[in-house]
Amino acid sequence: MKVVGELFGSGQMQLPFVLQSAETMKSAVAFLEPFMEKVEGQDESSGKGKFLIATVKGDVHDIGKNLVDIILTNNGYKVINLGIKQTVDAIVDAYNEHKPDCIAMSGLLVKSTAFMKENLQVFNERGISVPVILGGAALTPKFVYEDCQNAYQGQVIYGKDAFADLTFMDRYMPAKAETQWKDEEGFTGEYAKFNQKGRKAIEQAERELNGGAPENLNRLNLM
Ligand code: B12
Repeated sequence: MKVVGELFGSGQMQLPFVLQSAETMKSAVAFLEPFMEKVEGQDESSGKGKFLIATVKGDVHDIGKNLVDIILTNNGYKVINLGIKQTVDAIVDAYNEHKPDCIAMSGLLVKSTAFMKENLQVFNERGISVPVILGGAALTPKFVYEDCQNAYQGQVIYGKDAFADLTFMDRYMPAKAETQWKDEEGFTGEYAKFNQKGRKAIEQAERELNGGAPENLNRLNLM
């Protein structure tokens, strides 16, 4: 899956083949699991970390969200997938029940982006400050890193694709374990270089989206 991720990231592999590879790996892992040795001391219930994901209120699109679930599950994370059309109350209830390390919201409709921002404000009121990844084709990095970040007391991350969250989690979980993560500030200490803030984060995300063409940055102003 690492190779698949790299090929997808560099544009050499298309999405249907990523989905096919992810499904194959999922079946293989399910088959092998009963034969695998358990690592002593490892928390079986949460694996490398716990990840809560939902498609927001009023939105039925779940192919991207399910891809995120498969990629993270295959990479050793415990994923709580709430499904589609999830109200903020359902997400907060699941957060309180499972205490995930991260929340991810997906949405493909333009109105879903407004719900995501509203949900972040409710998270503040309910005392939630874990990192939140926002994904789905209707989002832009500018909207996530400016509008949504301004609405939330914790850190907001733009989920460009299903591998963006894996990259984030693989950095976040060790940083958290080494107390080099603060919900309000993000990465600290030697991990601080991974912080993606403001204009720099938008530029980098846009460059990745456009295959390294910074001149396309102007399209951000359309949002
Ligand atoms: C399939 C589809 C449907 C299916 C959904 C089936 C399902 N189970 O998901 C059905 C037929 C049900 C459907 C219904 C509707 N759809 Co529709 N649909 C699509 C379509 C064709 C593909 C979406 C898709 O699955 N793409 C593939 C996945 C893999 O991509 P993705 O979700 O964007 O995910 C990628 C990234 O965004 C990211 N990602 C996504 N989520 C997350 C989350 C995290 C945490 C991270 C890290 C990353 C991440 O990772 C993925 C890549 O790795 C799009 C058009 C298009 N070409 O995109 C329209 C589209 C999204 N639909 C649209 C519309 C309007 C509708 C309907 C309102 C139509 C209608 N009038 O009834 C209804 C919506 C009903 C509702 N209440 O939600 C519009 C949305 C317009 C808008 N921006 O508001 C689109 C853009 C079509 C269009 N051009 O008009 N739809």
